Amino acid sequence: MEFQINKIFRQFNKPGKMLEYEPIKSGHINHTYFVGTDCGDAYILQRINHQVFKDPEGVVANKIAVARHVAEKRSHLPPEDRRRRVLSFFRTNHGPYLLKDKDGDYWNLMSFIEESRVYLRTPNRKVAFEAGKAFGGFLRDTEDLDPSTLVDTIPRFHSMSLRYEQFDEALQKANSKRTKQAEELVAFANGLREEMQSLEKRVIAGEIPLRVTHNDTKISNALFSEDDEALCVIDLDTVMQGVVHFDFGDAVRTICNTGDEDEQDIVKVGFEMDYFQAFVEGFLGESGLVLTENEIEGLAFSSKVMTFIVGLRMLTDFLNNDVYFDTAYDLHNLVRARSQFRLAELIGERLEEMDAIVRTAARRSSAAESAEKSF
Ligand code: GN1
Ligand code: MG
Repeated sequence: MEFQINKIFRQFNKPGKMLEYEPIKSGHINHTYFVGTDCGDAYILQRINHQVFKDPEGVVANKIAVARHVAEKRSHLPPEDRRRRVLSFFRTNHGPYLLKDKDGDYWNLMSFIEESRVYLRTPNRKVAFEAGKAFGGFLRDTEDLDPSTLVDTIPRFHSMSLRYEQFDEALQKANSKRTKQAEELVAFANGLREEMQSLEKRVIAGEIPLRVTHNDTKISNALFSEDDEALCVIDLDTVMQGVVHFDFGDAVRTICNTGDEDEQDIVKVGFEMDYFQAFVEGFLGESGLVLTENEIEGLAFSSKVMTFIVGLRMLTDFLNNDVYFDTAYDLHNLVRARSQFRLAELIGERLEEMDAIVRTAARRSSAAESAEKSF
């Protein structure tokens, strides 16, 4: 493996020779490696799963377009700070940012952000607030980038009707053992069909403006400094056109869960309202993001929708014998789906409270915005 990583790494145009490498295991789709070099610089090398991302060129084009746009927004920062707050990609020795190797695999390389850390679970309120700032700030920074210029790399990625179609198909083909094991979760998913498709109906009706969205705003996709200040948002694999609800809801899914995404002990799955409040304050209050009334509408509810949709995709993959998400053990996808569905259920019980928090923060941020304008 070391030989192969080194061989790929050498084909990118950057200083330094590889000294060490280490797989980074938190992603479920692509393979990612940390690479340290003899000149002290470190990199992140990524192999794009082209079964999932059928258009790797499009993926990389989107990443570069968005990273450049965000870099432009941060160009006023001193170089040291900029290095920690902006993603930079490297070209291959032949010029493009994407490398296709002899086995037909696709790779891209970016700089490693020094002295940064990631969390799989929120350790404290500050991290929830800072994560809100980071993901809200990402939407603010890309607000003036025309979303239609990005490639739709996974068409209908967050479409609930598509995810139900795929679920129905999997259910028909699944073997009897897995169907039996999934019985309870299948019933749960069937019971929510109408409710879960209501957000998509509003999107299709054109009620919610389309913008550039990240589409995978789990907490591990934000980098933090040693003192828990958010540095930047990573994993631009799925940046595409979307609605704010996708990013808000998906962020809440991991930031406010007291358990892991694949929590085996279901009683550990809980919804942390205090983290939700902090996240919302960061996302709506401090990020500078300004939303229309139609965007604020249903924002709290999107937390249930996005938690559910991830669970539904995991359940579908379980019924399909685990062909999509990387799994570590036999029932892994079923366990993931169960914990996501439990969280969706818990969120459903707290929606009124959550909505009130969102509305208060939105009022405050628009008041601050108009005060700034009149100033
Ligand atoms: C996948 O590969 P990773 O971990 O960045 C998935 C997301 C899910 C997430 C769940 C392309 O993201 O949609 O929310 O797992 N990405 C794709 O952890 O399907
Ligand atoms: Mg991702």
